[in-house]
Amino acid sequence: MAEAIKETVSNLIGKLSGSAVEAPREPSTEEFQSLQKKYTDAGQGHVFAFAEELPTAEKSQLFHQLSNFDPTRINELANIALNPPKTEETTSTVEPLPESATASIIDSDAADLKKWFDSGLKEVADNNVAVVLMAGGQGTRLGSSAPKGCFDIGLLSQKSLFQLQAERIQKLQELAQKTHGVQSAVIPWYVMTSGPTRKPTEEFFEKSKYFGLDKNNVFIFEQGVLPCISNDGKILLESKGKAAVAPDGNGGIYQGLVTSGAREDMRKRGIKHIHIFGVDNCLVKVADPIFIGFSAAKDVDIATKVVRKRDAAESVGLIVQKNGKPDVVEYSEIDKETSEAKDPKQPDVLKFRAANIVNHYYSFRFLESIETWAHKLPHHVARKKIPCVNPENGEAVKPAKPNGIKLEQFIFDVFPLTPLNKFASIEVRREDEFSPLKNARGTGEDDPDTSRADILKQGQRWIEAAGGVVITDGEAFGVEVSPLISYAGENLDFLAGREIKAPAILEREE
Ligand code: UD2
Repeated sequence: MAEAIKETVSNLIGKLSGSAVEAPREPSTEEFQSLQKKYTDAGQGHVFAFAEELPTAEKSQLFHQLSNFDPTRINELANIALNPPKTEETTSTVEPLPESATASIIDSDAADLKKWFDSGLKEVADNNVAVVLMAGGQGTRLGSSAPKGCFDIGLLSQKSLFQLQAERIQKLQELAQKTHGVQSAVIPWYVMTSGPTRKPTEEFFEKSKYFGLDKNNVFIFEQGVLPCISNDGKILLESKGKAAVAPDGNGGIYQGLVTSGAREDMRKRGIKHIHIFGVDNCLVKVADPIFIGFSAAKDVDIATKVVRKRDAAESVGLIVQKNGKPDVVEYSEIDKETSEAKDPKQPDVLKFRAANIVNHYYSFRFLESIETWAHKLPHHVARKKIPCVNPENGEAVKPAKPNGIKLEQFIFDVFPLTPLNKFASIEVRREDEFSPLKNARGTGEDDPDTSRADILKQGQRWIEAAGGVVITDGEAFGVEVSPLISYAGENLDFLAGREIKAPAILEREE
């Protein structure tokens, strides 16, 4: 992983210097030959097959790219990935989390929820809370080439996911300022991007004037990459002068926070509580004071929000305990028996039903230890069709079936490093907190229309709870309530007795 660090830093230097990243420095012959020897000795010398015919600038780029990786380390990862050690453990070591490590917003009484909300909002007012957005994924299933956060799910406001998240930050800052009479409560927003999403994300934020936030409190950084590997363990070439690489997974967040300087920035700001969340959930409660207050009250290092799994086939990770430690079994790695097992006490309910919704709390104290464990997180294997060039003759190869693997780390693989008493899982209402945008329009599940519908239904519930009346007929339903009007349905009593014809939008006047 150290190799990925250097690449991130060099990218950052390009950005911080304010200049376009100039053509990379031309390596000396000795430097080039020594790198080539390192790769050749590791059996990866084929990546230099076309180096001598490359123009100088491309040859320098190849040198700098390959300098970021350690071929011996890549061989180790490839070997584990392609020849996984036979784990003797059986699924019997996997159990649901014990009651002691689980809570539920649904079952908690109002007094507890209010206590957690108030203490969480006080933390925001004291500038102790930061949010980290994971936005490095490429929305392949969604079918959009732009970063998912830019996606317009079809709201009347045409707001993107990024804008909804930004406005929730703004509203929470305002609530904290008003409630605690402070001049400025700031929730710094760290946005992790990857190679493919960084530039379009930066441009979108600039064009959108940071959605009204102070750009000094928005910190866009890039995660690391790892080379794509052929089925026989060789680094694939994307072109004659470039190795094929892919983002190192959302588990790259940890190294990314360190190498980008984001964690240092948090330390300077005195941050104590960090909310890390995925970009594709239109309902995400950014820096949710209840979540912050709950986690701070239990003094945990890690907490995670879960919803009840929709059905055994839903593509979500499951929060479990494995050998007495908190863990997550990803949907791509779970066996049928485990996913379909029923709860012995409630036969019509799934035994493993705590679904991961990419919504995690970390104490800053815990993130201080990243260097001691981040490089130890396992790499997960995705078998992919990876366009490349044949190192024998330089011909382009467009594989019809998976010809290699991408390696990625998962953010939740750190969970087993925390003891159960420093970990908590809190169940939340799916209709209020989880509506992921995964699939293209028309799929009927986890797609732009389900996202849009969930926002409109939530707004309608809020208005009805405040005594308003929403007139719906046939297809027409729902109200889009701007986050700048209400963060989670609060302060809408001015609507009591009023009628609103759906579909409608409640927006703050300019
Ligand atoms: C994620 C969860 C899965 C389940 C599901 C629910 C992980 C590893 N898996 O699966 O357990 O909760 O969501 O919706 O979290 N990302 C990056 N960099 C990367 C890859 C991903 O920033 O290299 C971000 C991505 O932008 C998104 C989040 O991580 O915000 C989850 O990525 P995904 O949506 O591709 O993950 P998915 O749906 O396979």
